[in-house]
Amino acid sequence: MGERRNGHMIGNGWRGRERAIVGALRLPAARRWQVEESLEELSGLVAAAGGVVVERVMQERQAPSPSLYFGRGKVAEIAEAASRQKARLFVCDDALSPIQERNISKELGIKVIDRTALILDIFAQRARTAEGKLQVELAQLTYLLPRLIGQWTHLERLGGGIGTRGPGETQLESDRRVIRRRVMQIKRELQRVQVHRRLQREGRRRAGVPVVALVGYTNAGKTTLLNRLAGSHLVAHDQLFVTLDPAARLVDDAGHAPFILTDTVGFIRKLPHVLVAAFRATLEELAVADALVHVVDASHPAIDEHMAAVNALLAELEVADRPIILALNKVDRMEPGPGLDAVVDRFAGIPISAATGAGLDRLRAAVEATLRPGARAITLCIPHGEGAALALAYDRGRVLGRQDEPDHVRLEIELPGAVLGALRSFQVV
Ligand SMILES: Nc1nc2c(ncn2[C@@H]2O[C@H](COP(=O)(O)OP(=O)(O)OP(=O)(O)O)[C@@H](O)[C@H]2O)c(=O)[nH]1
Ligand SMILES: [Mg+2]
Repeated sequence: MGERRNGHMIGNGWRGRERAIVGALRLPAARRWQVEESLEELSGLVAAAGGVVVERVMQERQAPSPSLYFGRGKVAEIAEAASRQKARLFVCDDALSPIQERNISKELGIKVIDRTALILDIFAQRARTAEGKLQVELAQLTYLLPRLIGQWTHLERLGGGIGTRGPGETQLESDRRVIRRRVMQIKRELQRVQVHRRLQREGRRRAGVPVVALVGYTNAGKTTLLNRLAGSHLVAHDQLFVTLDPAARLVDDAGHAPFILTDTVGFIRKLPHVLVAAFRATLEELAVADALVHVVDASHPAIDEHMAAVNALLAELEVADRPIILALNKVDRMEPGPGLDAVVDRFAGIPISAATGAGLDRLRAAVEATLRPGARAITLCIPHGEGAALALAYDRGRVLGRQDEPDHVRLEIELPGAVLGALRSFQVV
């Protein structure tokens, strides 16, 4: 825990970074450690956004206050901490209504945002491709729109009159119209991108190479695993939401059937719905994957919460019915013994370490077994005269190795059961 916290700060040189206070309510249903865990994660998000957390606050309450979220006394306490710590930002772990946001900000005299706005900010900083940028902008605008409306109705409820009508209101109205128009435009552009992606996917499908998608909580080690399996050098980092734009790499090891492995944006609990909706185009990759590998940080104390968050999102994206292989990553951080065995037993996953390479053979075998349940690797000797048989072998099977002899071709090949019969006469045992 402490080690990870230091990682956020030291790794980034926190001097000169925006100083922030994070806070959460503990409602009766929540356990103290759950709220603390969530605040720890929120601090990681602040670091990912380029800030540094200087203080954490928690308040126990029966329910949020509609106007201020926290109690009045707590807000005064936060104000005192903000001036003492020279903090310029307060981040609330749960969604704030526009009214709550405005009221707290007025009391504190500093900027106030919630978890959703913070995640949107990180995504905005990270987006690189045109598609990623469009998706983030769409999410930001959709998030902004109801808040503008909220502000407007709030003014209306104040009873109208001096200072609440006139240019201010007109401005908000036209803001809303501008935003709506931009949202339509982005959706149209994203549709074009989607068509392009569909064509790409069809091309891949025609080439007959299966697709496996990595999914998992942010910072679980998805990109590290992709790099390890595909020999690539994509950016992996001890920070939340490093990967935003999905990368795809061919995994083609000698002796194994090749497959395409795709990286995906990491999931997180309380992931803003506007982001899930906006990232549907990217996440569509999951819907066409032949199998998913769910990467979990098995060394993380909140492993259950992480897995639950990922499973809920997979269900929301309607891909939970895909074959899913569970990879329990970072086992190099855990003591071998009963603790580790219990985790492996409890989740029925494959223990791996993307960092050291341990367990990757088993993972690869599981992927292959999932992709081609009926396929078997055999050896064929096809005489040079038998062109049709050779063509059939290449067409329907996966050639793992080839040796050209004077009078025949020797193939190490994986064949689906249906084709095995037609080529059996060439099989050598
Ligand atoms: N000790 C250990 N560290 C690992 C392992 N796999 C990944 N890491 C580290 O965990 C951190 C996160 O790894 P990433 O591969 O960036 O994680 P990710 O799932 O792609 O994260 P996002 O893209 O942010 O969602 C990095 O610092 C990695 O070096 C592992 O098996 N063991
Ligand atoms: Mg990544």
